[in-house]
Amino acid sequence: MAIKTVSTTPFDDQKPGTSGLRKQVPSFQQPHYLENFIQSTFNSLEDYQGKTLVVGGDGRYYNRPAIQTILKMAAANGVGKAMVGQGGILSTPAASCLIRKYDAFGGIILSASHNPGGPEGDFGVKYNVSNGGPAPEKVTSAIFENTKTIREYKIAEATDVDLDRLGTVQIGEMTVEVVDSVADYAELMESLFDFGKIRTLLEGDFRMCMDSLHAVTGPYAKAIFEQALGAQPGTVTNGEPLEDFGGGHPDPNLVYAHDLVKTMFGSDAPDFGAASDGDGDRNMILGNNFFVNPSDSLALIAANAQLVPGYKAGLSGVARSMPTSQAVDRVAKALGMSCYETPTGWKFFGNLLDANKITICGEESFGTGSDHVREKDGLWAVLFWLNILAERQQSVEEIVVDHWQTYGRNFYSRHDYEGVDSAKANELMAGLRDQFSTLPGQALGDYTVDYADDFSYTDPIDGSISQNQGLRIGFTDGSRMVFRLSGTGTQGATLRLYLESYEPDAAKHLVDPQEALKPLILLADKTAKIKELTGRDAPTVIT
Ligand code: G16
Repeated sequence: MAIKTVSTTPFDDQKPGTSGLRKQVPSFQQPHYLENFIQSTFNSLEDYQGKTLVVGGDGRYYNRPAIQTILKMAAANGVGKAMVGQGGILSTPAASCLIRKYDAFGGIILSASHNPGGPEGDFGVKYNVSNGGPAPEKVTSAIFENTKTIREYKIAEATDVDLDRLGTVQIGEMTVEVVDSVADYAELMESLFDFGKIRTLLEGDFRMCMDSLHAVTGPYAKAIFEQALGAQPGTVTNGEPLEDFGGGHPDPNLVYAHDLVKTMFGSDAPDFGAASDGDGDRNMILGNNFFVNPSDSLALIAANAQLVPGYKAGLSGVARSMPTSQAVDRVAKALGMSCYETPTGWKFFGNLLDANKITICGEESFGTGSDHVREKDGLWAVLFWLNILAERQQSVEEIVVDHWQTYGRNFYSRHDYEGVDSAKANELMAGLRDQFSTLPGQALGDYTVDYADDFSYTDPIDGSISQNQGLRIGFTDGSRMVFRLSGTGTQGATLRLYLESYEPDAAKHLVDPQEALKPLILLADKTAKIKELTGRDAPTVIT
């Protein structure tokens, strides 16, 4: 096999964001763009020669050509074996599962997650390390540094691999194994959950709807729910992964999962509804005419973990990202376990999971997971809920309301302002920071400011420090508002405003969160001048 060394020049925009490098497809299609990032990744790694690399993606446009390039570059850079999902398909949690199960040194996952796909849509590349989780900041920083100075990359001169055919082929010295995308992951799920009980539930009167949004979970959901667990054919909707997600936005929230929302909020709605995102790591949980806030879902999963076989032994601790509501903190306190607060980004949970400080973790951004892999896991969360429902024999709404009665309710909402002018967004954040020295102690409306700061995190395991992780204004009654600029968007800036207040009185729990949080919403606008600076009257998405 001939190895070609190709001269190149650096691109100045290859800094990985919250979760890898995400850009619009035409950016990735520029000559050498993908190659530079992949070579920079190999240049930043040590001791991988001769070892196994997992490769796969969410099936979006450009997935297949990118995989061919990556395989040829992996061969040229001395990788021993590449494991690729059939058709180039691997959900993010399935990739994490393979890395761990087969002791790979890492994985390259191609996805822009919940961002739209297609020729004008988004594409992304992220590198996962040997624990199966997203590369920590020291690795992503090293990759970024490399992208600034790269002068050449190596690629094998070889024919394309048939990604649809299971089995092994060679690219020079490197073996390529095309593996079943679903089997290992499905086996892992079966080891964690009571499939017998869930099957009994699904074969009875219980009605479920799983919307895969034409993204990667379709084949996984069909194999697990319809084939292994006996759910009616048709339970999984939009189950064919499409390169453009059928023109949709594969983001499981109340706005973008509109078909499911219509079904679940219609008359004669099923008992349980769920959706997952582009790469299968996010989840949304719905009951009959009922939305489960992701922060509540995390708290509830932690509180009910003893009902699920894989977690019966107890949890070592829990963690949530800083903007996620503090509902899970209350569960941790009641159960006498530690609760960690990390910056936004799944990568920050990795060390805590590896050190067995936590078993379950989650984020407000529709992500929940555990120590079974090192990514958040959409179908795992759906199975967790099914297992709880099978055990408790109550409706989704009854279970959530009961949880609030026990722990009190953390009213919570996230308001997103997407595609905002970046300069204005930065001005808004700077304007907030400028007020921080004078805010503490001040009365704002009915609230008194307790603290105002820019969240900084010191990793308890390796001591690494991550600064500027979101602006927090906390009040003396425990309410909070948090302002962050998203690290996953590709156009302009996305301002995220997170709002939270606590209500212990069960008589006041059944209120719309937008109503309950109204005073905070108005205050946030006044303090940050959101309408004035974004030029928007209302958020793009309200969760
Ligand atoms: C990624 C990260 C998550 C994060 C989310 C939103 O998820 O893995 O940890 O919460 O982005 O990040 P941001 O608020 O910066 O947009 P995914 O599903 O996009 O990989």
